[in-house]
This record gives sequence, structure tokens and C-alpha cells, in this order.
Amino acid sequence: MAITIDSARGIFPNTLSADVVPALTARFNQLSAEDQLAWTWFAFLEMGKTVTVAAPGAASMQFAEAALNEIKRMPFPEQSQVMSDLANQADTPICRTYATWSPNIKLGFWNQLGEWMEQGIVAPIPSGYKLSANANAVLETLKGLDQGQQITVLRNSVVDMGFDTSKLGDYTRVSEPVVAPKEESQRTQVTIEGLDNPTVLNYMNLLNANDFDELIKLFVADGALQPPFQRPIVGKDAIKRFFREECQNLRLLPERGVAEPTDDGYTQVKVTGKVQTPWFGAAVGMNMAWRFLLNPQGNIFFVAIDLLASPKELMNLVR
Ligand code: ECH
Ligand code: GLY
Ligand code: GLY
Repeated sequence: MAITIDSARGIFPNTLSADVVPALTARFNQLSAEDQLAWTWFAFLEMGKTVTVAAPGAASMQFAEAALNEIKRMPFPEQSQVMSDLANQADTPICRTYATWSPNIKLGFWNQLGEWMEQGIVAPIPSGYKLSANANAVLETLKGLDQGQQITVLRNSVVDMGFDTSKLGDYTRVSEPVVAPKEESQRTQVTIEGLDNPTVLNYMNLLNANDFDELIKLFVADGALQPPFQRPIVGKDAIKRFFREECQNLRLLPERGVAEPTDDGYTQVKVTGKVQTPWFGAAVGMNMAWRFLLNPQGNIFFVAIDLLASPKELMNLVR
């Protein structure tokens, strides 16, 4: 039987991903704009009790600066309107600009607005704002998730705001400058219990080194990468763009893995471990799995990255 991306997506079917995340995101998206903003504020305060966000550098924030300054100069009611518009995915100039930004620029933008809300520079969530019963229930569910799942829900809600990119027509994507790959002397080498597959070890080490030019060479031309809760990204150009736009300064900490041959001389590999995002550093370790399908030459035909349902899943290498 021919191996396709669709069939590859089904390898290691016993992998339990954190389906609570898309479920919660869907419930969040049903809330009114006012509830969404207040909900995110409360969720952010709740998280802030245990972890802090690393503010992005000036280089990445220059792209949001014009919009931020425009908002800063507005009277409170107008600021509130802009924030509601973003949550409502309205068709306004700021919502259109926002839609062109990479996830990290969107997160940095809101992080700045949040600081300004605290300082009284931007309209706060009205004091005494009462969440609807629904919003409260969604917040209670969030509190029950592990931190990696919580920050994924927060990231999703921010990414989905602004005008719908599919309605934008032709536009130029705006993302942070690409950092130089790490110097050879600064690089670290992972070890994975039970696994010595060179392609998989290279994948982890090159991603940790931000060496996307070398990393992409591990893939076959029509290979695919499936980020958590997303459709596969297909083809080297698209995958490379994703690496450059969304994968800088991640820290992959794989722990254990297993490899086995499949049809046609392919090899399927599952690895579990932790991933840290530069936004939270070592404070939040996300429990992740990588499911690779390698061709007979050892190149990556497919890799899925899953956010796991529970820490127990770190031990699950069942085929
Ligand atoms: C305030 C109130 C008004 C409304 C809003 C507000 C601000 C909210 C803010 C939220 C900030 C949230 C943040 C979330 C960051 C989350 C980051 C995550 C990263 C996950 C990355 C992973 C990478 C995995 C991958 C691996 C690979 O091997 C291949 C690539 C890839 C409060 C003002 C909105 C400020 C900062 C979840 C899992 C391992 C797939 C990328
Ligand atoms: N259960 C494997 C997946 O997330 O597709
Ligand atoms: N998607 C990269 C990050 O948030 O760390």
C-alpha cells in the first residue's frame, strides 16, 4: 500500500493528545467579545500567580509599534472598541494589520497592551466585570488543565483574533527577524533513551540550534510537518517558512523513544519529552510527542507534534 500523508497521520494511534485544548478554544470562541477579553484577563492573572512572561525584544516589537502607539493615543472608549473589534474579528484597519502578524508579534502586542492596562495607559477591564456563567465555566475548566495546555489555549485565542486572513486577499506576512543559527560551540546534543536514530537526533539538535537551513534538508521534497491541533504543513518551502516564523528559540527536551520498521522499508519513530517556549522558558515544560515517518533513506516524510493529554502519556510508546 502506498504511503500518503493521510496514512502517515495515523501512526502510533494510541497517542493521547490534549483534546481539551481545541474543545476549550471552541467554547472560548462562542463567548461575547467583552467576555473573551475579560476571560483572558482573568486567565492571565491566574497564570501570573505561578509564571511570568518574557517580554519580546525591541527588534520583534517594532512591527507592532505603529498600531500600539495609535491605540495608546486613543481615549479609553476607543481603546476598548479596538480590543472588542480584535476579539470580534471585525473588518477595521487595525484588525487587518493584526491579521498579517505572526503569532509571536500578536502575543507581544497583547503583552504590551496588558502592561499598559495595568499602568492605566490603556482602558482596563471594567472593575467588577462579571463574567457570564458560560465564561466562568470555561475559566474553571482552564484552571484544571496543566500549564502547557493553559498557555496553548491562551496562544490560540490570541492567534485567532483580528480580521480573517482568508478574506485578506494578497498580503505580506509580518514576522520577527530570523536569528542567526547558534555557533557550533553553543550547541547542545540531546540524548533519547531507547533511540539512536540519527535523523531524529539531528532534527532535535538542529531545531534547538535555530539551524533551519540544515534542518529542512532532513525532509523529503513533499514531506509534511503537523503542528499540534493543526493540519499538516506540506512541502519544504512551507515548512521552512514555518520554522523561520514560528520556531525560533524553542527548547526541545526529548526523553525517550522507540523506532520500528514499517511497510516499504520506512521507519516509524515516536519520541516523548518536554518542550519549552521562549515566552515562559524553563517555568513551563509542555508534555509533547513527536511521531516521525522516515523513508528508506532516512529522510523525514512526515512528523506530527502533539501536545499530550497528561504526563502519564510521556511513558506511552505503544505502537
Ligand atoms: C490581556 C487581556 C485582554 C486580551 C488579551 C490579553 C493578553 C494575553 C496575552 C497572552 C500571552 C500568551 C502567551 C502564550 C504562549 C504560548 C506558547 C506556546 C508555544 C508552544 C510551542 C510548541 C512548539 C512545538 C514545535 C515543535 C517541533 O518539533 C516543530 C515545531 C513546533 C491579558 C491583555 C489577549 C499577553 C505568551 C503554547 C508546542 C516541538 C510545532 C513549533
Ligand atoms: N492521536 C494522534 C493525533 O493526535 O492525531
Ligand atoms: N511558536 C513559538 C513560541 O511561541 O514559542
